[in-house]
Amino acid sequence: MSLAHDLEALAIDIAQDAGALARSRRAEGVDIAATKSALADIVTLADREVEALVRARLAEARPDDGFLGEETGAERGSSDVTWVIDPIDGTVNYAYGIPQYAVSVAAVIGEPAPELWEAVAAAVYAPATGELFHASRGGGAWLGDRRIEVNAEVGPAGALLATGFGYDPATHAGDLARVARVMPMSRDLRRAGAASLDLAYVAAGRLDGYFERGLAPWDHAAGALLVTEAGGSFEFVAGDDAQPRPLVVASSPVIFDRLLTAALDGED
Ligand code: LIP
Repeated sequence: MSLAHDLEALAIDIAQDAGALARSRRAEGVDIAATKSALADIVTLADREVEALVRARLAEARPDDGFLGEETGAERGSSDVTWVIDPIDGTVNYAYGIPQYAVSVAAVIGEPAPELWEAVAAAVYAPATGELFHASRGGGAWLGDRRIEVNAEVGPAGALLATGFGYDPATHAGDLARVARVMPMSRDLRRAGAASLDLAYVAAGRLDGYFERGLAPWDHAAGALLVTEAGGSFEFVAGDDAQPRPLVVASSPVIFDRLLTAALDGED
């Protein structure tokens, strides 16, 4: 088997174990451990516990690999592989009991930076539904054992799109201005609160496209590979002095250029 396929199998196994722990902790009741970048940016004890499980499993299986996790940060490895982990993507949903959250596991090769790495394996597991989205580079994108593809066409009513908003209230005016620029091409908008699942839904044809400014690398590392392996288009636009928050855009190829242009133009 190829390295990518082996890494995909490991990502699936770890995501499912981690998801079972997250689901169990949710049933027991969730404790907020701290706030991070803003009052709305919370971390639960389960986030930390799940990331610890993922780190331990990876250290046992592939001790030379690097790690980049939402809760414990970056650790360089001696191999060319880095694991990019969001232990519970959709943390606010998770804390409120909304079942739209996922464990996102990606293996990337090269520099552990979104504009430089090559994602080679991905698993996004939604514990509340049991849905497992996974992919390996060149191996296609899957929902369980069913191959998935982005929508080849977008209907006359327009595109069903998803987006998200930053935790910092100061970013909301720019986010809403971006929504206003995108809406003319859209039939409706979804804001479900977990980027990895938004990207998985684009890959599965449940959404025609997704855009969001301000995501962290672990929010989109796995979902981006799902989209491209499902025949979709994905762009990561790094932040700069004018627009410090990076932009992520993913969609069916038939609307990508128009969606990227609308999402990029204007203020942050
Ligand atoms: C979340 C993303 C979501 C975004 C939120 C937050 P977290 O990640 O999945 O798309 O809108 O602001 O970044 O914090 O739940 O891992």
